[in-house]
Amino acid sequence: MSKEYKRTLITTALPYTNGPVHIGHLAGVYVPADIYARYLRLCGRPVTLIGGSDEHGVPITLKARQEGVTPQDIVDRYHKLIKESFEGLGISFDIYSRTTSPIHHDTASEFFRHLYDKGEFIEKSSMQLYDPEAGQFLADRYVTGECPHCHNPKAYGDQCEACGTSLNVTDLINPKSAITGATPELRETRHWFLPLDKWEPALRHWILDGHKEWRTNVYGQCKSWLDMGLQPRAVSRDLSWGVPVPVEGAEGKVLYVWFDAPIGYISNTKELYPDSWEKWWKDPETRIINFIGKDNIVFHCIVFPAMLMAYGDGFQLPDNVPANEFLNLESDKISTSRNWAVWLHEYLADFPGKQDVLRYVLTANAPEAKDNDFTWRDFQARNNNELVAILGNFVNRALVLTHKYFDGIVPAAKPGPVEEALQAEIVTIKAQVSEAIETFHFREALNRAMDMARAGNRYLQETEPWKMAKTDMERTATVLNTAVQLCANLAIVFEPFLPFMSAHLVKMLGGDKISWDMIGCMDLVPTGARIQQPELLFEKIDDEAIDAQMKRLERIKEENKLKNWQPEPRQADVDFDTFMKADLRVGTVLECAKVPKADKLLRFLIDDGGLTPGGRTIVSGIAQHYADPAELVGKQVVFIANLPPRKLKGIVSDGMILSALNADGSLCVIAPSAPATPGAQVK
Ligand code: B3M
Ligand code: ZN
Repeated sequence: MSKEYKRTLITTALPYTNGPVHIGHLAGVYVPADIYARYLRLCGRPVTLIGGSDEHGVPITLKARQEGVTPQDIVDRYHKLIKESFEGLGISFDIYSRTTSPIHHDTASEFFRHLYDKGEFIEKSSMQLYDPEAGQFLADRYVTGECPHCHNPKAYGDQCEACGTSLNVTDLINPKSAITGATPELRETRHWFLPLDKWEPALRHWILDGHKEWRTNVYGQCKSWLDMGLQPRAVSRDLSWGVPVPVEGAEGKVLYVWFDAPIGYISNTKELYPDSWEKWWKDPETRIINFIGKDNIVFHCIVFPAMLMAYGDGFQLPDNVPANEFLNLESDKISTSRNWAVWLHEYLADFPGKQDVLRYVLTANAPEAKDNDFTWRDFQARNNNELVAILGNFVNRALVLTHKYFDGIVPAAKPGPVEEALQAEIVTIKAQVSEAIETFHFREALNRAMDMARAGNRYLQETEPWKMAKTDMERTATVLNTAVQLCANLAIVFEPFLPFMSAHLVKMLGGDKISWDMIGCMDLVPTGARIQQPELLFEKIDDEAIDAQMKRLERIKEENKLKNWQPEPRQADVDFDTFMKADLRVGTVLECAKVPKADKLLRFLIDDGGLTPGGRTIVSGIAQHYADPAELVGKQVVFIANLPPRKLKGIVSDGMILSALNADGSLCVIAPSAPATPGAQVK
């Protein structure tokens, strides 16, 4: 950190309350922000970690409508769930509030009004879609229609989720209101726009000249937005859910959710510090850091800063905006609507007491510079091979041996060159971890912290106190004292990352307060102190637990397949005479068996009413759908009787059996609805 700041205000993107939070949110925003906040606190630096729910916006109103409840019901449900699950994971917010709070409505309203009074907005009329039956304007998400690119019939006004194209609402073919199904019409409506172009030179100077140290993904996105040229942006919407536009004659209009949400950072600070909030926002000695995901960069680096500049009055801009890339799940994009996620509240229920494992894996795998993948196998491997085998193993050996040879009383040490070298290594690691955290390289920081545990294992391996105890108790005492001190150092260096483990270990060592500057000290647990009976810090995760999670994901894949199933599009026309040439008949299955050495083939013998003396043989590629082909014997089927015979695996197949492939991938042969005469023609 180039400059010493008096205090740090850390904000975390406010999650939308239209669903629970998942590992993508955690890895992108909340775990790194929490590491940073905990680290600064351990260093004794004044810090505030701000969180809260983003409770406005169209998706929330749509979900409420789907469920037949009010938007307030939806946000109450998810705000509670999200807040509790963050607490469960140990995210150490100083406040976690919400944008439906009265203080936020007042703050956002006042913010708008101040800009309005200063003449910072442009008022403009434009044509927007209007639902004549519902009597309201339609936000983009409220309009569905056919995608002009892939012809998905259920594209939204702003995006087609089938082909991923972002759309303008007027691009849709046959647009329909999602509220009433009515065909919307274009009507004129008035809105307020923030002229971002006015702030472009100031933004350029602030970011492009002043913040070259920002992550390349953030800096690059800002540069490309600025190079494209900024346009005025609407900050109001025709909607009833949100903060009402505080201007005469603006009935039925609310602040655009991306206008009010970032003001939530300010409202929440006010709620936390009613008398002293201003120093966290307006004092140049405060450093503001916004942790966000990459889809939020433009709002935090361009729009909100422009709002703050327009407001004036000393509001400070963020000093850094560490945005992460995306985390995938088992090689697939995480998606709330497809339920393709590991939900935090479910994780906490499925893996009680294993909060740190998730924190560890999400940090070790953090998508800091590029998108990354979460897999359950990697989760298991990192727990078993790193947390258990390296960190847990070292601490356990150190404490068990101290109990074995010294009844759990820390023996006196006479450090020699090996101990001095170990201490020097700890001091080096401390500096490396600090440097990495302060520059927002959290996976690097975690890896360096792990080096301290590795050093501990190496030390025990080299000194072998279990052998030495037979000949040299004095030297054994030094080794185990040193090992105990190393445990205490580990409890501190890991606190930002693994706070539950850290608290557990501090307790076992009989410790109390810890601070970052203690790292490197080799007398943290005094000689003669009694340490508790050791308990395991981490336990192996077995295949069964992982298999259960994999099964759950497979089930979700299946459910999505069913939900997204669409019939094959209508085929090109066939002329009537051609179709009539196909000779379709009913037959009764006399025999049915698998064809040897052919996984997919079934051999049928069919009574076709005497057309083929001795019965007709048909080979059909549907064997995977019938575990027991004998169940088809006696059933009736429909087949094409006049295809030229062809040889399959040496068997002459004379015809084709008709069947239907279902959405779930199962298959059924087509049969007459009542017993039919074998050989009867199907017309
Ligand atoms: N709720 C978007 C999101 O959750 C939005 C963030 C607001 S931060 C002020 O990705
Ligand atoms: Zn499409």
